[in-house]
Amino acid sequence: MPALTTFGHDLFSLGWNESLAADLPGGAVPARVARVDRGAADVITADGHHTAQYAARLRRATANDPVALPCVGDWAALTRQAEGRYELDAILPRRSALVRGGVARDSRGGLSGDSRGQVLAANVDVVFVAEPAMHADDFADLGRVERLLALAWESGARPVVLLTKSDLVGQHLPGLLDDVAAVAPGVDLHAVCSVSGEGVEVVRSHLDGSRTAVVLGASGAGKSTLVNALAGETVMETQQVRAGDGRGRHTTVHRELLPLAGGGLVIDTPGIRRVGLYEMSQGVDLVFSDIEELAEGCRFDDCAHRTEPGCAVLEALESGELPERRLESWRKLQREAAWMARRGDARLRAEETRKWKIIHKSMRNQGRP
Ligand SMILES: Nc1nc2c(ncn2[C@@H]2O[C@H](COP(=O)(O)OP(=O)(O)OP(=O)(O)O)[C@@H](O)[C@H]2O)c(=O)[nH]1
Ligand SMILES: [Mg+2]
Ligand SMILES: [Zn+2]
Repeated sequence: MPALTTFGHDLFSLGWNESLAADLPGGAVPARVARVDRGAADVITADGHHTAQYAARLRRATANDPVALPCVGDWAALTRQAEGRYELDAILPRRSALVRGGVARDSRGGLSGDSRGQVLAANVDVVFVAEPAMHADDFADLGRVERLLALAWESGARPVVLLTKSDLVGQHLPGLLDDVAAVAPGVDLHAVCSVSGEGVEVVRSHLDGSRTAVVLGASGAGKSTLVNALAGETVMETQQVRAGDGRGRHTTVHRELLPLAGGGLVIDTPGIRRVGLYEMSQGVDLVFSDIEELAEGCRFDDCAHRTEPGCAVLEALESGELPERRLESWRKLQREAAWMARRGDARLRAEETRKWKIIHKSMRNQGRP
């Protein structure tokens, strides 16, 4: 075991525990990934910050699998090189992973890893969904909250919704909190104003016990301002939203893990433009647990809640108990999850075919004189 307390960091305050220790290969140095760049990661070991290059073995193993690449929040096994440099050999199995899907083009015009899923953060205990009370002249976007909650639930971490910039809506705040609570059944919800500090202590309490949280939300939602409020100092740059349309300026461009002086860790992230769902099992169902519950009252088990008689969902719609927007949102995310699942299967088949082609080719080559 390496020294546990040096440099003001000890491994346990970085989130280390015995279960992780059991997964660490013998002789390896444990480190938490604070930030990744191409081919290297900023890591925090028990004795401080280092840059660790990826080992050749790791690069080969992850060449076709972006989800397996080191990611902010990962626990890594390092080896110390002769010159005192570190190499990142492997990542330990993830306890939770926030994975997004969606098709995006990278800077070279090719399809980026996004089309196959991209890990936004690993080993987080809490996902803060930061939705501004007022953004670009609109009140909180309930659809965006639902979408981010699906991702959050699916990650295995606990979602918490933060209604940020609560000072901007005056007397509308209580009504707005009700609206957001209605799209987040079973989820803690707090109003936060990072300027006055109101609500920041409640947010911090979610980090007790050296927990790790990631903050997700649109650009300009006030994520970095909140991170600074939690840190008690300016650790992240922030910028005013654009004067014209009130949108954010995409100030934060890297995902970054920050150990907080008061305990706990927080991962700041760049503003999310459009986030696609990745393979979902329970995520969508958990966001819409109110509709799932209603559906249990439908006369038919396979009710599609379209035209069926005795449909409890349609009755709730009729009575106004269930807003039409929410039902539509549920259908949309379900369709998207189903589409991703089919595509996931297609991708697996394509991978298999590719592997066989390589094997056949090498067999043919071996057969040559
Ligand atoms: N009125 C008010 N303004 C806030 C609050 N929190 C943040 N802001 C302002 O909102 C603007 C954007 O804040 P940032 O923290 O940079 O937003 P961000 O979510 O990190 O944005 P990206 O890094 O672009 O994703 C800044 O001008 C902040 O001062 C708040 O609670 N109330
Ligand atoms: Mg930011
Ligand atoms: Zn029904």
